[in-house]
Amino acid sequence: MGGCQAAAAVAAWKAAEKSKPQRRRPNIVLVLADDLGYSDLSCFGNTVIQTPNLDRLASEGTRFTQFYMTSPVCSPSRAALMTGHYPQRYGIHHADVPEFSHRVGLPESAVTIAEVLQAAGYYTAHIGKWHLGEPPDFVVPRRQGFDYFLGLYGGRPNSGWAKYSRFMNPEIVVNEDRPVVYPGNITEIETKAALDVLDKVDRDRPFFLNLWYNAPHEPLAPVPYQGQLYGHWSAAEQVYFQTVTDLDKGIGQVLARLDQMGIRDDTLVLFTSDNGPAPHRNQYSRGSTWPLKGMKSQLWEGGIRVPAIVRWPGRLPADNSCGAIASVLDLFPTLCAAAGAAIPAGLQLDGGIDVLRAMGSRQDESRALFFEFHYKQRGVATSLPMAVRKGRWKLFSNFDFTAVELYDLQNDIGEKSDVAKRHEPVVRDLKSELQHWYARFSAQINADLRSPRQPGTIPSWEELEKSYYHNHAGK
Ligand SMILES: [Ca+2]
Repeated sequence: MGGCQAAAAVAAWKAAEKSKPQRRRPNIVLVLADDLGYSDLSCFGNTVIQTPNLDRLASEGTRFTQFYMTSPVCSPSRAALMTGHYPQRYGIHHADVPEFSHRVGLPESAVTIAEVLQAAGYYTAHIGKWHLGEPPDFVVPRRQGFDYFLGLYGGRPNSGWAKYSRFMNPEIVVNEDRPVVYPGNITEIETKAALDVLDKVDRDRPFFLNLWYNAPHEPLAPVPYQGQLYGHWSAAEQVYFQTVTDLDKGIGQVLARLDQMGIRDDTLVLFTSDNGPAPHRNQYSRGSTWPLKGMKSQLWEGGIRVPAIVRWPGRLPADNSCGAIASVLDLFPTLCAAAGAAIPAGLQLDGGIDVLRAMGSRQDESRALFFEFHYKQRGVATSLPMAVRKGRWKLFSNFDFTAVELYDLQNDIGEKSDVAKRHEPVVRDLKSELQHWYARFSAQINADLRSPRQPGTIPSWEELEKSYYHNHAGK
């Protein structure tokens, strides 16, 4: 289980780079897809879906082939991205849904990467899906470090704040304004909003553009021209494939704007997905995780391993593939380091490392990544709610550690054979690591297990305005 394939090239490049004068702090564009599968992009092996812009991004940067989210669903993964913390710290064990009680979100006290970059002088904008809690229970994005927000607080339709976070003609919130219907396709709306941010940035100040597309999460909608590229496929496949191609097109427009502005070399671009693809029993979801097993809401690789691409011209090698195990937890320290921003004193991150610095070094085989999801894991043989990845191994366990399964991902990427009985010392080691991790979060996990979600009421806009805006409106 090596580090990066181009280790020598990276080392040589680093040596050359050290001799150059210090450059300005990079702009950062972080693009997050929603429910995009590990192998939904051509540059990650898909032979049908056309993604020329992300393929080009990959050819100009580095693909991480073992990049993990902490969770197989939206809100926990996004919380980890924003904080460098396991989402269990914040009691975020599942996706926030407004039609049930027990809402979850990021507390205002959480230190986000946006806050750190903002404090370091960056202009910060969040475009698109948020899904880290909605008012009145949680604060708005502009109180989590963003100067500007255009998007949707919730994850899908029936948000209290925007009843129609649908794919066509969605309701969109700007800063804390009352939501209004934006005509058109949500991917195109979010792309345009990102381009507007780029058009308005102060060229003497670095910016952080956090672009979290809703695509290709349900509810997907066929738009008139769909079917042309994928005419031989089923109706559902046409919609899903074209949605991914449209997402790719939007990202291509953002990349082209960076080129037009002449800031490609000064901009670190990252692309990833918040979890695996949704099950195919959904109306249009037809994402792929091949050769991985499992999908969204499962701890199999297909639920938590996602495509990841990083481009930083002149700072990272082009057309590079990195097989090092990396995590969404690494983004916080990686972006801090790229921006030259210190990690706030006293902030203990949960094991994240600067992955760009680590590239080309020998991989730390002692690092373990932990996963926990105790909601119904759809339609699979195991329902073990925790897992740990370390080196070539992945161990699953239940909460009382009486049932475990062990997989050798180096030789069995599809997690077909449980080899726990053949590797007892490995099981002991990983079980011990997982027990230590679980001990940190068992109180939060048990609290969540004791309070199952109940149908709740979605407050009206008027109620929300009274309870929230009159007291706590943004800046
Ligand atoms: Ca998602």
